Amino acid sequence: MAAVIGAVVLALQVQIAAPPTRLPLPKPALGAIRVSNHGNTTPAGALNGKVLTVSLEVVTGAWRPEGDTDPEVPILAFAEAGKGPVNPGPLIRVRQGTEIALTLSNRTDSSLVINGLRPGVSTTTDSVHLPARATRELRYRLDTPGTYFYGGWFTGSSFSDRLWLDSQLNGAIVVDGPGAVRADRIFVLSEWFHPYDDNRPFEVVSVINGKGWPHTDRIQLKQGDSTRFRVINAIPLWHPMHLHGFFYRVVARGMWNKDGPIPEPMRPLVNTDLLQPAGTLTFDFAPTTPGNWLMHCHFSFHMDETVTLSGSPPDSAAMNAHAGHGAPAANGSEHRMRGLVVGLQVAPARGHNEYRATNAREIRLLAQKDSNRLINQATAYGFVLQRGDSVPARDSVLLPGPVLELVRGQPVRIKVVNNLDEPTGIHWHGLEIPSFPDGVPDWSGMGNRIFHSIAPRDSFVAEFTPPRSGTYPYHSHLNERHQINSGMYGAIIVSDQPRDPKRDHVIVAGGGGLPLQHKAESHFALVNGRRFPPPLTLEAGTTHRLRLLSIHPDWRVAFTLRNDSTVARWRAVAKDGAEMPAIQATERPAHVEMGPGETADFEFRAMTPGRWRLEVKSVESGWYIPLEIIVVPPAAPPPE
Ligand SMILES: [Cu+2]
Repeated sequence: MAAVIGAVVLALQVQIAAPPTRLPLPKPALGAIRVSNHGNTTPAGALNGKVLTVSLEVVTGAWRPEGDTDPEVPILAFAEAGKGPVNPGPLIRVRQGTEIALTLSNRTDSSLVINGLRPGVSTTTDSVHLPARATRELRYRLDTPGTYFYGGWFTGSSFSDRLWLDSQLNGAIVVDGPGAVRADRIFVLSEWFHPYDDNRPFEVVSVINGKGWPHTDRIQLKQGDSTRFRVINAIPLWHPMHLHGFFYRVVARGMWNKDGPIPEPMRPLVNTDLLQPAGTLTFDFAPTTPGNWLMHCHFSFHMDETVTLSGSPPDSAAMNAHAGHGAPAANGSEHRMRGLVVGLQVAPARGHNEYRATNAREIRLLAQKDSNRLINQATAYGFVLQRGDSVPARDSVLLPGPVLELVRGQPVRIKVVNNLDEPTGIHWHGLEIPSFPDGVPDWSGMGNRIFHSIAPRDSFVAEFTPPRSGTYPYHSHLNERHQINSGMYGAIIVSDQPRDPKRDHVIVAGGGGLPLQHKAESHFALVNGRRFPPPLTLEAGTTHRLRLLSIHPDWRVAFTLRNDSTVARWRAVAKDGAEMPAIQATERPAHVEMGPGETADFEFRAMTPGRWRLEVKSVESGWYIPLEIIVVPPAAPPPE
């Protein structure tokens, strides 16, 4: 009898846990024109002196956002007259001062509004109404250098209300200033989102230049060649854009219709930057280390099975054959990166020598799990250090992972031992190290030497020499939504000299449990591994360094240091591990918002004893964790 009841309970649990069945997708009309993708390398139109003549049409097409055997869906798309439709739309790229002679035609039966074609010319009034089957002629001059995009939607809708059919009406606009044009790449992020009319799951695919990973274009670069990336966000959501292996210099943060360079001394040096909805991000970097690298959105749900149509049933007959979509793969074997990820392949320069560590310090980092540790009895996945020969208990897990204290310029060999029963891969986020130990399964490395995930009971040695002192996260780079949310994250501190823990404080905001439902966002978070973290004690009159790490995979996190009446002031001193130059390291109100993967260091000095709190919370309403800060009198009175 007990066994029967047990079986029923088990069956119920399985039923509850099983992800909902996928639904049929809308189908393109028979004979619809295929929409192709492109990398924004060839400008549209014909240039005659200072006049660019270009003719754009909106047509209905069939788009395949992923592989050749993955689903095809209907979209409206831009085409240059006489050419096939493309996603993103044709690139408009001219020198500053060029006159645009544009013919705009609507070949569909829907009334549309096309916006953003005249950046710097017109902002609030820059909407071109284009009734069904209508044609309009426009003539204007582009005078303001920058990165922009144009976008269309159904009449009566708006940028943030686009769902699927009109969601790919986007194209890049680049206006080049005088002088030589730098080598650059242009990336347009877009999203096709299909809801259903009840609470069944939606279908969504997120793409860069018309394709989702692993089908995004590979970017070929040469070691040391400086490169400019222009990233355009045609999605009404934020994206923390992370570059593996290198810091980048932010040249401009714009909007689709407005852009302008940041004054040179103020340009931030970062490896992750929050790209706002309808925003643009222009940055420069030099890929100084060869190998395979990534640029990706660091929200786990923008780079996992959430944002793929792969496996969607193309019609209702097939729908029952497909289940199991979207939920984080419980055992990482099924997991694959998807969505907003671009691969960079940096060819070695002549005379490049592969990195070799000599006299490396050894660190043994165990990846383990501990059941019933998190909210709702969820299992914690995480790390513990083995010191010497005494092996930590198999269920010993530190939340967050132990702080890895590294010395700048000192080689280290971190042996990651996988005591989980699923594969993993660990990424040393922001460290400028060789590609092979970078931790992205089936990608990191070069040529024949590619990192593959660390199987259960196997281990991997990451060898590198950290070149820059600062604050960095380390985290799982496999099945991120599941593994990072369950605790596989921690801080790396690279220092020139030993830190004084009385004055140097590490504060890690990260995940504390799995999302519960299919595609639902996690409301679970931890600060320093706790939902109720113990207070920090600071000394009045002393300058303290607060190292803030934002590594929750699902949330933008706001940190505010305040008491009941006042927001404190602190001095920003480092971002993502890079020290700020004096001109940027200013005192400011103690508030910062960061996406996953970002870190920021601040100096704080309270002149008098008292109580403060660091409020750590999700920017969108979700969760709030206060960290009490007690400022005590100085240990010894200052000498007379
Ligand atoms: Cu994103």
